[in-house]
Amino acid sequence: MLVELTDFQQELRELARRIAEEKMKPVRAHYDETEEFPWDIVRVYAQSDLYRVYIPEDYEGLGGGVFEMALVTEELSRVCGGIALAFAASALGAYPIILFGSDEQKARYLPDLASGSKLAAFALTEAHAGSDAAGIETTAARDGESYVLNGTKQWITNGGEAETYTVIARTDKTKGARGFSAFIVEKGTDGFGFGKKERKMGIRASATRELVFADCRIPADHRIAREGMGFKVAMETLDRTRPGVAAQAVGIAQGALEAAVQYARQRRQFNSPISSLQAVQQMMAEMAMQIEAARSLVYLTARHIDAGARNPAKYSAMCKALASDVAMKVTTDAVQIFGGYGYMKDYPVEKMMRDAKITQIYEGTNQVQRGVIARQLVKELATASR
Ligand code: COS
Repeated sequence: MLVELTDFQQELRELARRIAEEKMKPVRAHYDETEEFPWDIVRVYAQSDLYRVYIPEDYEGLGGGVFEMALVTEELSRVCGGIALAFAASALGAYPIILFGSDEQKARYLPDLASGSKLAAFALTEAHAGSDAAGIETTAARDGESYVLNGTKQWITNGGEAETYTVIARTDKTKGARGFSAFIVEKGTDGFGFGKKERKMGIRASATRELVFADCRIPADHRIAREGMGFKVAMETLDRTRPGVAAQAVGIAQGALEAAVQYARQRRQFNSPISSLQAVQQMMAEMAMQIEAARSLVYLTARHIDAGARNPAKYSAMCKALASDVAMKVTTDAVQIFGGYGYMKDYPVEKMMRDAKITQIYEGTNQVQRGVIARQLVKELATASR
């Protein structure tokens, strides 16, 4: 790896790698097959203090930032991109509170998320509001000292398993993107239920469910930030968590490359290991170059954000789109190097290829990311030529 790590980051990386190798590797095929939620691994993450990593020290965290969150996500994903999501999706759910929560909200919710005794989830997407996040139809109507939520959120990672949900809902129909607000909703609140658990192509160890709000009444002090700030809360959260998706993609790709190289050394055809065939060498070298380039951009972006970048949207989108495209290409090539064996469930690379696909889709499709990048380029040019 080209990037220097501090002692803390080095230790964190080694810890995450050890958990992935010792605890996750033996069970990843089981969870992929059964689609059960990996509570035994969640407990290991919690006991190892992994959920504390990105939480501020004032709230029982370790005070790391996006870089440390990404580092852990990458290492866990190197072994299983699905189980790793029980870590990464809780960060996504927690970030609106970390970034915009009041001191009271932070004190109330972050210590439990830091200890891992509770998981978080983030609820933006709806059936008719995917790429067009401003198309949200879930409403939150003010009623005295409460808000009453109505609507359905779709494809929520950690849905049903998490205790703490950060939810974006419309508070004013007339105000476009300024008509949304963000709320904290706790599992068990009357009027808050869950739809069916989705069956997925990949990341099958993760739980994906609908959230259903039917006259769900929550105290007004569960609103995060001012009324009307919900879209900004969502966008600024995603700017800080897309590097996490990118790190997940880098991890999946790294796992696939290592599996492919190991296989290529052992597999003999034409009287020699296939790693000595130029066609295979070209593929392995290409995979390694792409992973290193993607990892570099992820790390630089995470450090840029942690250094206090005011508008990290462009780099966040760049690293997410680049790393997830790399993961799709690398995992596909890993299956190719394994040949017929790669297509079989006896080897891990077909799962890695299935797991990689979602990284091009969620937290904003790569087409949306390219739109974000292009809009920013145009804006920058307009500002420069003023
Ligand atoms: N940070 C802060 N504010 C932002 C922002 C960002 N990254 N991006 C947009 N905003 C603000 C804009 O400045 C604007 O504010 P004002 O009303 O004060 O001017 C407001 O938000 C609306 O912005 P915009 O007009 O650009 O919004 P669009 O409706 O055109 O949507 C995209 C922009 C497409 C980028 C957005 O809808 C998006 O990210 N979609 C993908 C959503 C997604 O990731 N879904 C996955 C589910 S979450 S797991």
